[in-house]
Amino acid sequence: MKKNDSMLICITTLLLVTASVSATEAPPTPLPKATGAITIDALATEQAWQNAKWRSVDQLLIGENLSEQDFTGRYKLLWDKSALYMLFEVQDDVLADTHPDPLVNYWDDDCVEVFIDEDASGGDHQFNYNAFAYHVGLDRNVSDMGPSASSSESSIQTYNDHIQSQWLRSPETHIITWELKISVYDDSFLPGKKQKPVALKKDKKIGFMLAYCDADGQGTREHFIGSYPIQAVNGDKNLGYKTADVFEKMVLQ
Ligand SMILES: [Ca+2]
Ligand SMILES: [Ca+2]
Ligand SMILES: [Ca+2]
Ligand SMILES: [Ca+2]
Repeated sequence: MKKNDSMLICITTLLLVTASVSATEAPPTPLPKATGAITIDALATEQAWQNAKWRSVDQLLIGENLSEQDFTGRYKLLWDKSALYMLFEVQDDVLADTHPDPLVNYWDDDCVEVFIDEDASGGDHQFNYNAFAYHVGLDRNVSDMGPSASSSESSIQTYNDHIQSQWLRSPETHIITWELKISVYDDSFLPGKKQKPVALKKDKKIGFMLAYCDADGQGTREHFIGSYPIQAVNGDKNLGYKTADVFEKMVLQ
């Protein structure tokens, strides 16, 4: 084979590989705007919720043999210029909060984990604010890791003004309804600095994922169930707290 021929084959192969990668990249999920105000009271009485559609939370990321009684979940997500709004319906057989300090093993209690990448950049966010992995506990504390104004070293902190939440368990069905208002911060965020959340606009792209840490009284996270499929790396699907590459891309409609 001539040198020119082999170069041509290389370039053609490269073009085909590039084309197949972009072809498999899913288009961003359209995220509808709230059709009215939403009050965070764990009651889905707003018209905006009636108009929104359910999305499933059924991707098992940690644990085995998950039964319907153990965990079943579905959610709705909306936006307006000041925040994202989430309604999350959970069936969970045991509510557990065995670590009262929100800075200690917060992922080992029942909690709603909200992953946000403000600019849909993807990439590493474990020890920085390129993206957030907020853990919203039953006591409504919001825990994550990141640098602070006084130190570039990452530490466990609470970010309670980023997410407002309420939940209620129905006495009849025992279904738990969470309602959350999620303010969106960009990667320039630093605790202690006076910062406003990003004003959201139509056509803005974000990275988003939701997961539930299910503890049932053993003092550990027994199951971890997400809203978006994750390709395992060395058998590990618990990648969202490290990289925003695994979040679902969404576009505000
Ligand atoms: Ca409400
Ligand atoms: Ca459970
Ligand atoms: Ca980012
Ligand atoms: Ca539980």
